[in-house]
Amino acid sequence: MKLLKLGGSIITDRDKPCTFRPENATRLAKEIAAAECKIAIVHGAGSFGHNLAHDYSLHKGYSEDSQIPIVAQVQRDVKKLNLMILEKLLSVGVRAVGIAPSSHALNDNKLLSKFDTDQFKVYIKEGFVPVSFGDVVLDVGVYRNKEGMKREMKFSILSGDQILEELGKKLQTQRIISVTDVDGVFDSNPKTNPNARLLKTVTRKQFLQICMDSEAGSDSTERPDVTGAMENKLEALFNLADLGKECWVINGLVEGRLLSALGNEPLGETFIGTRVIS
Ligand code: IP8
Repeated sequence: MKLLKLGGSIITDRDKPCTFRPENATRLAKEIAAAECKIAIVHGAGSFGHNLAHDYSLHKGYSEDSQIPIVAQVQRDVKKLNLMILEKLLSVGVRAVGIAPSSHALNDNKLLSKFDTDQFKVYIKEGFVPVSFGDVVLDVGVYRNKEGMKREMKFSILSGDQILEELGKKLQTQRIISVTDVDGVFDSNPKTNPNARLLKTVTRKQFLQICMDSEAGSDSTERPDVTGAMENKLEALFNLADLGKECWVINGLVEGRLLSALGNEPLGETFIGTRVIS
């Protein structure tokens, strides 16, 4: 089976709060339907999650009561985004079911500590396509604030990439694909450097060097991103590659790219994307 992460910048407009990109979502849904493969999907929060989460520092955990209604609001907004994705998938015949992390997952000091992968396994076995997403979840951890006082985290962000890593470890996945808005991983930022070179493969060591040289990733952005954009995406994929999983970063803006990546053939020399290796 395949495991797919649809990046938030593909399915939402990161410059406008809570703005869906219906054309991209429609096309990607059609490619997923055409691939006719066993699949689980995770999507990012994009402008339905990062803007408010950033403005109210939800990624740092609880600091004041004014954050509480915002947690509820962000949970509602990412569910709305999930519903829109489900609509697109259902309309092309994909038996998509939404799985909201906030109702079953727990973090401990921002790290995932409880996640119900069995639910995914059963849905997949019964022929469904589970669709989960980056969310705000309860956090049982404690931390010290600037004044050295102990505080309960109460909540934190669980990114789609953390979910991807968890599912990648627990499900029998043949290929893991992270869909972004650029061709893959570059040796410097392709959005600012026209000479940036696409890498066919990337190792952790190589990527660390690239980050040190230029603070570059393939889709680094100045927009608020509480989960660290490319660094986190790749961290999850490197961890999965370390376990021998086949992991790719591809461009979801190019028609047919996802459909090719979802095929059963090995992705050969001519395929445009970056294989993440350990
Ligand atoms: O877009 C972030 O998930 P991601 C979730 O997968 C929120 O990093 C609520 C900002």
